[in-house]
Amino acid sequence: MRFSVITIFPEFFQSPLSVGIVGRAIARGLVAVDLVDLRRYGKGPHRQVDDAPFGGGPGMIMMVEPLAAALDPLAHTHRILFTPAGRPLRQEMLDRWATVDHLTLVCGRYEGVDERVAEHLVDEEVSLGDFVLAGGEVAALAVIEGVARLIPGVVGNPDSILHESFRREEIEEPHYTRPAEFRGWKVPEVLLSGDHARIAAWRAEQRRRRTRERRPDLADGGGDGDRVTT
Ligand code: JF5
Repeated sequence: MRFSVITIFPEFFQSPLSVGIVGRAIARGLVAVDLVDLRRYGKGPHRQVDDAPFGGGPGMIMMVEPLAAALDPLAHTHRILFTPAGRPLRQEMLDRWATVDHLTLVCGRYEGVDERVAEHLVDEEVSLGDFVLAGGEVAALAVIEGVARLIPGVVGNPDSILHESFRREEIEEPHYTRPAEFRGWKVPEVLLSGDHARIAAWRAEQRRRRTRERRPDLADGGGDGDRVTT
């Protein structure tokens, strides 16, 4: 599995890609990340990659020419542009991308990206959520990590992936480990009972309550926001 990342800050990626699950996957040759410095394709002696918006307005817009020069050799890959105006990232998208052999991740910066990039040079526009970052780099790292851990051999126990809460469209039950009491804060008695049927029922109920309370949009029947209480 290969990722090409188009960014004006290739250094941003060095330590996140060198540690943890992703660092190990790269070291073992299961994942490769090519960092493409967009400035290399910048215009003129200053390697310019942004310019003022047509029609006026604040801020700078990333120019189409450097992005086209960086993206043309990657036209055979699946190309994703990160922007707050994209479709919100979901687990299903990561599942789909984990089956692709080469993904290109385009990190927007400045106030926006010339619309012709979205229209002609990438396959989809994706957002991490309803908030604005300074650039798409953090979103690109989120996708690299979220996809890498789905690649066979990258994560030790594939069972843990199949049982994840977002595969069930609900959030997880609370987890505890030793000690059974800390500062008077006790672990729920049921978890110490050894009664596996009771434990499973308690966990299912916790998932249901927490999903309804925190994520009514996921709660069974498709949330309309009315079922915020238990
Ligand atoms: C960006 C134009 C990209 O802010 C983001 C972002 C939020 N969710 N996902 C990505 O990207 C930075 C800003 C402006 C393009």
